[in-house]
Amino acid sequence: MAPVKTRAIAKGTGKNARVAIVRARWNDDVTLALERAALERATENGATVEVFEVAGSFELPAAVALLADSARYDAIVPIGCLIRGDTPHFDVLAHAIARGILDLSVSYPIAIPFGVLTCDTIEQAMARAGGSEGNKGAEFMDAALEMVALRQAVASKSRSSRPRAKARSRSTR
Ligand code: DLZ
Repeated sequence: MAPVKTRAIAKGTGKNARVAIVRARWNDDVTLALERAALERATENGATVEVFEVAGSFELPAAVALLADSARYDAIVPIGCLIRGDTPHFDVLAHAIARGILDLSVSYPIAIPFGVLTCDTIEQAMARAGGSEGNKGAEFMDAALEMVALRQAVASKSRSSRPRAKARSRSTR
């Protein structure tokens, strides 16, 4: 059987999506700029957004898990910024946080993108928070809304195939 192609992103994607943004306060200038762009992109797409804060990026996976457990959101967008220092701290945090967020994203039926910048310098981070490299906050939100649309497309395909399955089981009685 030929695979069915579903275009997840369409105009108006995310309409009525319930989104939480959770932002780490470390490197505030960067994370506030990322948050602003993410918020703007979500509202442009008709989503409703609630914003939460945590101290640093290490707290993001636990905060995402708490919000996911509330079952109030279609998407949860963690936003943080790690800047490399003189010690191995950066690598330890970056790997742990990436792993934590990945595990949550495949455990919960909620769109959870990776919204943490990992940069060598603050200049690199600022370039990605509204500077020469654009604003990754908008991209994080795009990724989340695309996953919401994909989930909705898969759910509606499952619903539309259910009546046939029922009819088959009835006829075998
Ligand atoms: C401790 C720390 C350091 C050194 N650097 C950063 C950083 O660059 N970005 C960030 O989001 N958080 C940093 N933190 C704080 C930790 O993420 C965490 O908040 C603390 O270790 C308390 O658990």
